[in-house]
Amino acid sequence: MRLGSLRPALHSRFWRHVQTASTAPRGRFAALGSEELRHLKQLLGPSNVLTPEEVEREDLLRYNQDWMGKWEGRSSAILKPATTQEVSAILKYANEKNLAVVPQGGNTGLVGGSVPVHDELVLSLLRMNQVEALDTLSGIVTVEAGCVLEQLDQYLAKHGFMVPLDLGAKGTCTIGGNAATNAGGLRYLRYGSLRGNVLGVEAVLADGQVVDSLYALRKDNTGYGLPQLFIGSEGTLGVITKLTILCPARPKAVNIAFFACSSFEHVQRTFSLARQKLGEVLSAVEFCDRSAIDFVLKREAGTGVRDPLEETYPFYVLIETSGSDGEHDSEKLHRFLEAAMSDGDAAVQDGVVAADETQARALWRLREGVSDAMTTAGYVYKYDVSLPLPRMYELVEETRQKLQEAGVEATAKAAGYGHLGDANLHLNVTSLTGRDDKVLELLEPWVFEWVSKANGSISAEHGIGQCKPHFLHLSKSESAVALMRTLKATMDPKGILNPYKVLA
Ligand code: FAD
Ligand code: 2HG
Ligand code: ZN
Repeated sequence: MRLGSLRPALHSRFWRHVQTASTAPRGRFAALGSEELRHLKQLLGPSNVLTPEEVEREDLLRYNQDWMGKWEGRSSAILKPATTQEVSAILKYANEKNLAVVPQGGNTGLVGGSVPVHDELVLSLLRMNQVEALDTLSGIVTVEAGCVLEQLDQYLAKHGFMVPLDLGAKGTCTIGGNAATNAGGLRYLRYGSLRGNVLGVEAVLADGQVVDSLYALRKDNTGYGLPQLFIGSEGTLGVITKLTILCPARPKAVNIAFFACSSFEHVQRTFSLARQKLGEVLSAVEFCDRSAIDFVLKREAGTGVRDPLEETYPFYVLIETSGSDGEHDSEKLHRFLEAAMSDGDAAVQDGVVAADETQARALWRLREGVSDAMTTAGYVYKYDVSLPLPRMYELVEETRQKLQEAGVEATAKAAGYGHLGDANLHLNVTSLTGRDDKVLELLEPWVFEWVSKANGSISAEHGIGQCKPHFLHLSKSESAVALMRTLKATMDPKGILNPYKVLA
């Protein structure tokens, strides 16, 4: 386990940040009355409907507030179904009564998609967490949407397989939430997107209809690819209840190396060399700048996570290899190291290779811990963008320059890190003094427009949620947004599913 459960962290974070109010006005949905509440309790059993009358405010807050403490809704009913039939009955009733609903998994999303904006009902999938079947020949697993990613991975490990997805929130996020956001994560470079690995989806539409497209075939060209409609739709088109996923064999030999580079140009050369020399065993190429590492080292002080190198450098690259033959992979890594550290203008200045699992975990922590470290250090503005690789770090440099020109660089700290192998930059700006609207005004819409002009995507892997609907046009054509609206209107005519999200 890398990060462990995020839940305790969630609790300690309550109230630390100034809350942001969403500006979307409440839609014309019905308000939950005592008659509706009675009906929902009858459907699910009273203990599976959490309301302010029965639970502590903190217990409601963990469903109403996002992981960063940026967005907070005021839902007064958290619904916890245990079966697809119960999800169907909830949505059928909500649709009839015009009640808005937010599907929620682990509530680790970073764009405010998983929490209510106003008083929407929260439909938590956490009780639907069973692995239903695993075909040990094909590696196809059938799993309920509320299964926590790490638990699914641990189950698969016992059978020699792995989930083709890994991310820092694995101890809390659910596989249904992962599919609903089309999460990218740390091994995208090797295994590709969930759009490719999820073979089938069972989902419940806004009116309660269950769509069974839970296919378990690698190849199937019989009509439209319906599972794709739900993958990445952030709970706006249907509630995912089950999935079938094609899982790769778990690698027997894994190496982790952590390198220092003197410029972003050297970072790119390191990546290029890694591709050439490591080829098919390369499973992750991540990068952080020094500012990101400083945040982690401060946050992790006393935990055993430390700077593995003697000197400090402006950039770091983490490389992972995964294969079936340890000797063969080590030999390849050795040849890569020789090339990367060869005389002259070497791509890599210094580096370490983990000697055991503890060291490997500590090196991964330096990269995986950045998000948490920058979030807990103050109020964080997060940007998750795709850019042409050579221009990726320019955005961080220009952001720093902007903060400097505005005279806020001492309290607003920018860092760049992310999934180098996928050209996915995470630009985080932490305001050490708490929420600062001056910083926000400097960053938005400037960052999104910068990315759009550079032919990038304003959301590489986290989605749109309630955070970016107004910027969607910067990454999607008018005709594409129009078709998205048509799909939404067809599948959810009353707009009860996750309103105010994705489409403004
Ligand atoms: P939630 O946060 O509960 O929901 C996310 C969205 O999906 C919401 O719109 C919600 O309505 C919808 N949803 C949830 N479950 C369902 C369902 N069953 N049916 C329909 N809609 C549903 N993301 C990445 O892509 N890559 C990373 O590397 C990464 N690292 C992270 C590291 C940390 C420390 C944290 C806190 C987050 C990270 N994330 C990352 C973001 C987040 O973990 C992912 O978006 C994850 O996929 C969300 O899963 P969840 O179960 O928490 O979903
Ligand atoms: C990561 O890659 C996650 O660490 C989180 O996607 C990024 O917090 C962020 O901005
Ligand atoms: Zn990421």
